[in-house]
Amino acid sequence: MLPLPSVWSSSRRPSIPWTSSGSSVWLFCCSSRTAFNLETCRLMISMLDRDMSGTLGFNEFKELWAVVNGWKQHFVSFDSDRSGTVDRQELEKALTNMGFRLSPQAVSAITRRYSTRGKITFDDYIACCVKLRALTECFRRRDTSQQGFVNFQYDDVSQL
Ligand SMILES: [Ca+2]
Repeated sequence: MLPLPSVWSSSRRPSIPWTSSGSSVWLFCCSSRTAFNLETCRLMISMLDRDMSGTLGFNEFKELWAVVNGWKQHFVSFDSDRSGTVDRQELEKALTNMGFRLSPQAVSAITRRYSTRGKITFDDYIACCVKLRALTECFRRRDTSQQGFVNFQYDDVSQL
């Protein structure tokens, strides 16, 4: 795992405004040495903005850092043909390994959504993981009896 960037020393704890297209993207991309598109950055930051402040504080950033580094290692380990991308079969194994129980139809639909000609880049893989994690957490919060069924109101869905 990459060390935290020096700008995030304990004495200096800036917050990253996730609505800003400039600073958050630049800092995170430089820090992780990975290029993410703006939408992926927004997804990542909104996932960890636990206090709904619209910014990432130090602890939220540390959590984001750990999650993304874990997914990066995961991406590399499931890219079995070392193509630098994940195809449908590789994605299915990765999602199963992460504990997602999805039908073959759902995996195919996700692959179509996040891939270019069947190949999912790391950037899109992260976007896919963030979205699935957010949906799963939202579902679990409402599925209090763990029956696999929940009721959503339109306002709940619009926040995802
Ligand atoms: Ca691959």
